[in-house]
Amino acid sequence: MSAVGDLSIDIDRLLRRIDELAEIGRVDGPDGEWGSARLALTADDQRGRDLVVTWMRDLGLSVTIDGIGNVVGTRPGSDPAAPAVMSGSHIDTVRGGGRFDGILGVLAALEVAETLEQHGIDTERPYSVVFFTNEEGARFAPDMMGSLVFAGGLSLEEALDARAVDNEARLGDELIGIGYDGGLPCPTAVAPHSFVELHIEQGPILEGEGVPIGVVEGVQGISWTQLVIDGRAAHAGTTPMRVRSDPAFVASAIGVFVRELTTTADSQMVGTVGRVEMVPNLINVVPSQVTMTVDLRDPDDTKLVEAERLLAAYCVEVAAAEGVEITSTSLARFEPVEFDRELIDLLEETATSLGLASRRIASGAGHDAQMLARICPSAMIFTPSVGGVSHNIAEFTADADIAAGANLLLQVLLRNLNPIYR
Ligand code: HGY
Ligand code: MN
Ligand code: MN
Repeated sequence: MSAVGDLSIDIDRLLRRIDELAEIGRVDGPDGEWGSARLALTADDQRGRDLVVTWMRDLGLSVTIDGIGNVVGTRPGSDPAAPAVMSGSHIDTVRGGGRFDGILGVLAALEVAETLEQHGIDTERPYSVVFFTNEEGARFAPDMMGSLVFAGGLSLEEALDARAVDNEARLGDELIGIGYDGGLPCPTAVAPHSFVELHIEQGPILEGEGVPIGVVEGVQGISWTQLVIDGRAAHAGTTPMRVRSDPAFVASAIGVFVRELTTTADSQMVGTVGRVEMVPNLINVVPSQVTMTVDLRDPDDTKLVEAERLLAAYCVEVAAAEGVEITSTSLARFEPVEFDRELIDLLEETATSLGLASRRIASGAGHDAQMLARICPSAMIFTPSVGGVSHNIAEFTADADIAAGANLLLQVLLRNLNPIYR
């Protein structure tokens, strides 16, 4: 085994950084569980960004920020003209998010850089550590926005004009407000050599099978729709049921329809009504308007297209019956993505060489790697999530699994970086 083959990351340093970053926007639960809330482009997101940029700069990485606020810290290689090997993820969270979703990928990638530096390992190719803007899409749709713009899948202008669901703020103004409106043009002028992202599974499979490593084959299709349902405000006590145009009833009916659509016998589809906002949202008023979202996902895009068609047809039917108007807007639509076969094989071989059991797995969640796959060979490593829980402050991954995933990331990246032996 060559010298670099014996290298391993400093797990205590990595765990310390994970907890230090998680303290920004900390959210505590009733039973000792804790996580973070750092929605994209908020003051807490800015504080999290500043902390990671400080760590990058302390490590001597050259830090660049592009027009959508993606931050890249690069360690030079002997061949400056060679495209960089890249690794990273996101540090924005959902409201009440966990300490590991995205953060593990960014800080493990940083830990790889520090391990190389600490052991004086020079490489032929440059190595870039990245965190992308607004992966969660929680405030501004679509999700994976920063990596999508980086890869040329969404124009910078369109992204900067996105409006926040919480306060209608314009994304570009929020980016200026937190000081991350970088000068580097998007999309990226130079595609990375390759991109590998370490991420928690956020589901129950790896833990259920007792396997420490998931080698991700791809990401399922994603369809996000916003429905604005306009009815007629009315008195809850005096208005007979037969004359109501009640958008809350229609929203409930659509929620039941989504559940029925995704629980047919052979369906792998998942459907979520995650946001429902009523106006005026008062106990004794039949709402005038309800805004709701529908998140549909399926590994088979044909089925996803059919589900979208059925949902649209149902909306027409239920709107006519209740006498409301429904305005439908697509907030995100991504087809299923397959990751690079050679990188997948390399991940598996490297896991075996480290004595780590692994299994191939599909991703239910969206990830930045699926956008990087548009411009360079990309792949992902999953580590187990306790109880399969994520997007929840109780999200947890064991230290040993974090170490296993980060060490596999180190060794896989080294194979692509071409270490230089003096
Ligand atoms: O929605 C997702 O799958 C990811 O968390 N952005
Ligand atoms: Mn994530
Ligand atoms: Mn997430």
